[in-house]
Amino acid sequence: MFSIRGLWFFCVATLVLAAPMAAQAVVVSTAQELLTAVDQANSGGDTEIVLMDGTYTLDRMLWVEADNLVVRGQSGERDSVVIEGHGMQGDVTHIFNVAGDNIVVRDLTMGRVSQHAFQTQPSAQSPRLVNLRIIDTGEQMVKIAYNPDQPGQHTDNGALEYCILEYTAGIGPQYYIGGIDCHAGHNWVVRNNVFAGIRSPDDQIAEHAVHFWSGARNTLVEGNLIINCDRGIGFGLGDRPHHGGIIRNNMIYHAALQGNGDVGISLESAQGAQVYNNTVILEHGYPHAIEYRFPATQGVLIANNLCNKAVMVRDGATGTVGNNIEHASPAWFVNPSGANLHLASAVPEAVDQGRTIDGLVEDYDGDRRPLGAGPDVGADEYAH
Ligand SMILES: [Ca+2]
Ligand SMILES: [Ca+2]
Repeated sequence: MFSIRGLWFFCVATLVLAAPMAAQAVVVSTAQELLTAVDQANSGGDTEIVLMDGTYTLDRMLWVEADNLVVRGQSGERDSVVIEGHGMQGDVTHIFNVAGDNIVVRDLTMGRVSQHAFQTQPSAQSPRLVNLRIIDTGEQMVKIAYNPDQPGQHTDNGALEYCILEYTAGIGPQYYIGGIDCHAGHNWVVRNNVFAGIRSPDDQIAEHAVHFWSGARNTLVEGNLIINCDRGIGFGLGDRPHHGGIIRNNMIYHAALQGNGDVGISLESAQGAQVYNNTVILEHGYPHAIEYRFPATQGVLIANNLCNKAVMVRDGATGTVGNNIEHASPAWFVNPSGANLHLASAVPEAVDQGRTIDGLVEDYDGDRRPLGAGPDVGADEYAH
């Protein structure tokens, strides 16, 4: 008799054996081979492109029309495969610009372009970005575009997971930058990424590390670490709304750096958003850790967040707000200046002081919660 686990492997093996032969992958080792392989995929050729370790310096973007394209590093070591342009002031605007559905890019580094490392056209569905390092882009690193004249067409069901998005200098080239900037997309997941140094060098503020707006819907943002970014996570902006969605188990830290440091989590015209069990420690001068703004922000839940600054209502927003801490001390955390915002000890104000929330079943680390008498406040459930 099979155990459940044995039955699972049996089923998987049967499926693999029964599947038709997959299309052949093409292995590339030069920039020209990579460009050619993408062109051939667009013309009906192989749709898995495997990059050997090395640096691929492009003279033009990878324009993708093919559906179901997979582009991945062969070794699985993202630092060992680099696709680059000619720098943030160079003549290569993008690494990927995608019109096809179901693209997967994984296990590599990309950047050093004047606009975006990865962009989708509004017709493209279900892109997945996994285990990437995205660096040094002239504008937003990942751009999910839309056409305001065709509001029914948007890129849905995307994922950004286990990636690092950062400026290697610790600051961006101008204010019009951001991490992932998604207009109008539905059902995205942004999970377990690190965003670092997305800061403006001039007097205007950078866009958020994670920003979903212009009608975006049901976004899940969880388990991310956001370090020294002007703005952390935003749903909506002004009157360009976001609908539903969850922001949970994220850690947001900003050092006492000079510049444009602003709010950690922002809801603007964000109906029904749930913001719970985040840890937001801002050592710059901005007075609010979390804000919810404008009358269209209704029915939101903001609970169990562990902050050193205020949770602030502005401009007529409404919602349910409770079990938040607004006065956390640096001494409560393992290494706040190193952006390690795990609890250092069983801080009585935080441990077991959260409320029960449907869907709150694990913490920042993926550890099960609640432990003890109830959920802890903040992204980390302290293990005794
Ligand atoms: Ca607990
Ligand atoms: Ca934990």
